[in-house]
Amino acid sequence: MNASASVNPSSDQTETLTDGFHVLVEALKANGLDTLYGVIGIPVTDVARIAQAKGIRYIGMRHEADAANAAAAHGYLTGAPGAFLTVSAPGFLNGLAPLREATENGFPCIQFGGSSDRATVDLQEGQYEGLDQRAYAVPFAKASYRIDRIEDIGLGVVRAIRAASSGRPGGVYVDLPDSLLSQTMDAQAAKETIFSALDPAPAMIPSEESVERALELLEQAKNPLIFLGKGAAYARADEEIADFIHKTGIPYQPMSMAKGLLPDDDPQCTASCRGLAMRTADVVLMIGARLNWMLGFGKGRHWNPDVKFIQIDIDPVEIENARPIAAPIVGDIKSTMKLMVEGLAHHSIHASAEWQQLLDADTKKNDARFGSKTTEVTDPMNHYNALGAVKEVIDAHQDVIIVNEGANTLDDCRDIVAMYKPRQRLDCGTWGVMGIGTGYAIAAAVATGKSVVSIHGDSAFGFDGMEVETICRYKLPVTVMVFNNGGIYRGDFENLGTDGDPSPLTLDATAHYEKMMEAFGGKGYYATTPAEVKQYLSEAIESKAPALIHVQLSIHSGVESGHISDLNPQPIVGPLAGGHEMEDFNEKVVDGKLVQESPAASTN
Ligand code: ADP
Ligand code: TPW
Ligand code: MG
Repeated sequence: MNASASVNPSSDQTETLTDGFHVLVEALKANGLDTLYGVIGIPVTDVARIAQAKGIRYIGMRHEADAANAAAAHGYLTGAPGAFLTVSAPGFLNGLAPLREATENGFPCIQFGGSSDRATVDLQEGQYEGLDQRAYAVPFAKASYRIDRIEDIGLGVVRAIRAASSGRPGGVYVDLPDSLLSQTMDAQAAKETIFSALDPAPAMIPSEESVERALELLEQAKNPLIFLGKGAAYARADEEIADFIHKTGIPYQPMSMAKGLLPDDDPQCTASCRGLAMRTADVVLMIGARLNWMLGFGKGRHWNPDVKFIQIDIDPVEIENARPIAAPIVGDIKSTMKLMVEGLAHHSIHASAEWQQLLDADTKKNDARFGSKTTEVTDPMNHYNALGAVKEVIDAHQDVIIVNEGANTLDDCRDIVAMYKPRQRLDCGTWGVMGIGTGYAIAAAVATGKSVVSIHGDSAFGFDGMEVETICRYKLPVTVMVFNNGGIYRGDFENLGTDGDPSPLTLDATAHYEKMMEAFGGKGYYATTPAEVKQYLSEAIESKAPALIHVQLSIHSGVESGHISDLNPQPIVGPLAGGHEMEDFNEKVVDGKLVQESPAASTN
């Protein structure tokens, strides 16, 4: 008998006994978990097979970290937890770092981890892939559970969903020992153990006083400013937020993943003059954005020293994380913004015309300066003019979801490529993680059916590039773009020693990443000019089929650490003390290959 014959999905309805595999799958289905990402093996192989047989879409990935990232993005994009499946110990551990990252980002997802025989694991007898996984997951997950009895599977699934979705969403671990999966019980009795989580992410209405205090503060403000974060995008309060912004005329700043919540070309969007807006705002309303490192913790030289904050967050512990808050509002953004809009009936709140003019003038100046960089002709291309071409294509394809990772490739893309619709930009997130890209892109295509453009630095792509095979195997409408400047940050760093090895930052500028896609049947493109980027990207998006565009950049394009070089500690002595200048190579693309005509420049 072959393995698939041992799983007979049609016969189990008539059996009097059922087992842990089937109860788990039924519990997932009863709770609307219709997609599983994962890598299978002992003991979860048949979880995936039975799930697929029962109508759950199973996406088999090439690495658990990518499966975890896919589940996290699925959760963010759908508003319900994404789920992924891992094998015992090594597979489980591969999923843990991204589970922690999902929690940091506030993305709801659940890792279902198969684990080995508990009795021998707990006595450390040397079991195959033996690890006390539930305990290992505790500091990594928002919650960590183990289901030991078949009759508790329904309960365990519901607890995981509620923990992942409610309050600030996050990553939850559920341990599934092998003995659980093979336990049996009466099929009819098992049905009665399964139930659906009722309202797992309930509205959290803020107190009237807190909303009133915030409105009063805004009423007194001369230069009010709004920050929109990915919590605001996740909250799906698009109309309430747009209504409040447009009725008050308050300028706003989108954080990276909140781009598109209102279209980037909205006249109140002041993304191009963030520095001036932060230095001059007197009251700032934070909607689903943390005052963490990304915003200088809300204090210091970037901010008006007299600024007062209003902070809306579902997590009460987030309030006053790093500084006093004049008007905290603990509640969900949708309910809160509805009350804020209603409150406008008895509060007169408007940004001053002078301030708006000041911001508009700065925006104009910055846009002109930056815009010229995106159209400047260089050979080879740099990040700016390559992304200028991407921007034009995305302007004409506003439904596309953008995934973005790298350093300069991330920062410059965020600044150059405009977004027009909510929840269509996914990126490295709060921790600035490399290796999220292809997992996020796969989930974006699977969860929404939309076309996805996944824009990676050449280093970033190295973390998760093997998933191009998954993109091809499932025929997903994903266009991968690899921005190759030959390294981490750029490709012209020198080995400061004498062994002749590449520098620690150097990667292969002359590689042909498009061949990776061709290896699996997708379409590969090699682009050396902005015109080619435009042509190939339009063609690839419209094909709705797997494609990879290798975007050949100069090895001098990019700056060390991208836009966060101030976080990079500098040596005080030695050749790197006080920063280092780069001399220019004479490089060009000849016959589809980047060539250097002179030796490497000195870095000191
Ligand atoms: P960004 O990186 O875009 O600035 P953050 O991830 O730092 O955004 O902040 C998102 C914040 O939004 C988190 O503090 C989270 O608790 C909060 N949040 C998430 N969902 C909601 C919601 N539905 N209502 C209120 N706050 C939310
Ligand atoms: C999991 C450290 C930050 S940015 C980056 C690394 C390795 C790569 C930047 O080079 P890339 O982009 O992608 O080629 P570009 O355009 O600037 O050349 N490991 C993890 N996460 C992070 N953030 C790092 C390492 C890092
Ligand atoms: Mg690079």
